[in-house]
Amino acid sequence: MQFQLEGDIASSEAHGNGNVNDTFLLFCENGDDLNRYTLQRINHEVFKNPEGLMDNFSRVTKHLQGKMADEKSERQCLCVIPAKDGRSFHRESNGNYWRVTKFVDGGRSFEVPENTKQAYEAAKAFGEFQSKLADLPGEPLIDTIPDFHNTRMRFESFRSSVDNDQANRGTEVTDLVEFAFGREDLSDKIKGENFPVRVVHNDTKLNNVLLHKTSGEGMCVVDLDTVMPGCALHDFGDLVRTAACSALEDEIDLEKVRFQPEVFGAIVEGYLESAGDMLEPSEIEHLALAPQVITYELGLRFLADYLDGDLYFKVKRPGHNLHRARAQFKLLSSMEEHFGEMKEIVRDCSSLKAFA
Ligand code: GN1
Ligand code: MG
Repeated sequence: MQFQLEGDIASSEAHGNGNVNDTFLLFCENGDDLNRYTLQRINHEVFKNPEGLMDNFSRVTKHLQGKMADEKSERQCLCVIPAKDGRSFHRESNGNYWRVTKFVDGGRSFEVPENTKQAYEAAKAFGEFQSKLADLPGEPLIDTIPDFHNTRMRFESFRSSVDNDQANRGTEVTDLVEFAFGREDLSDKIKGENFPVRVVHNDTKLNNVLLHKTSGEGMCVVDLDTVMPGCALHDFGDLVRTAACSALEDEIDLEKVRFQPEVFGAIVEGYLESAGDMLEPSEIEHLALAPQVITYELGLRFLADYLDGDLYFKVKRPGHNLHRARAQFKLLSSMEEHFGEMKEIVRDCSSLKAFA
């Protein structure tokens, strides 16, 4: 093994359900101790600069560790295990990049929240993540994926996938394509350049935060590959997309896919509690719209990938990307129906905060 592990590897197993990287759990025996680590292969087709990515990763985790060391809380942060040569990654001769982090014990992740408290805790943890990184010293982090949340660019690349129809699937999805074209204006509603540039996570799915097994509190934000300069609203929106939905991201039965306004309320509350002081009024004003934009963006990305022949996201069954796209567009319709209510929730919650 190329990393500075404590003990000998006794076994390993595939872990988690990421759509891009490959993740494994390693069990190492060290005398009577069993040490666990998370081993990941960084998908270098997607992340073109894995070394720059790992430089971001190390800076971010070091900064968070420094802050958490002074606190008495259950909060944890990922911790990089260096390779034997001291670097934060190992590059194989075949060009694959690997990294190891300490396995975070005592947490659980959820695909769909079991109750509003979990959504509140997740939002609070992501808000805290952003606010703790607001004073990250040094040069700006590199863009691990340029234009990651440039919705206009996502729309244009969706349009070319429709035009090319590379996998001959266009005729199956005319309803979805029409739905997407009909909402093109969402592509320009949240442009990164109109908001403060912050260090943000960019992939704040509910399952990217571990909640403490017993207290239920937000414990550790994971999946730091897309932490880079960006817009806070995309983080907020992506958490709402995944946590305030009654079903899985790839649910086939669309009857089950509904936006949950009460969960949205819990997310607004948790997020404003930890990040509210840092946010500018323009950001708060867009909290109700951000989930629509990001849900639209993901719908475009899944549908484009379906039309391209499933080249980007991992698929576990035929039509997987199509199921994902359908579920996102169903969720978006449900959000549109609740938009008035969402604006009221944000208004009530932010004015309460202002007078607290
Ligand atoms: C990918 O790999 P994972 O599951 O953390 C994707 C996100 C999407 C998500 C949808 C680098 O994230 O942007 O929101 O799938 N990550 C990348 O499930 O494209
Ligand atoms: Mg990810």
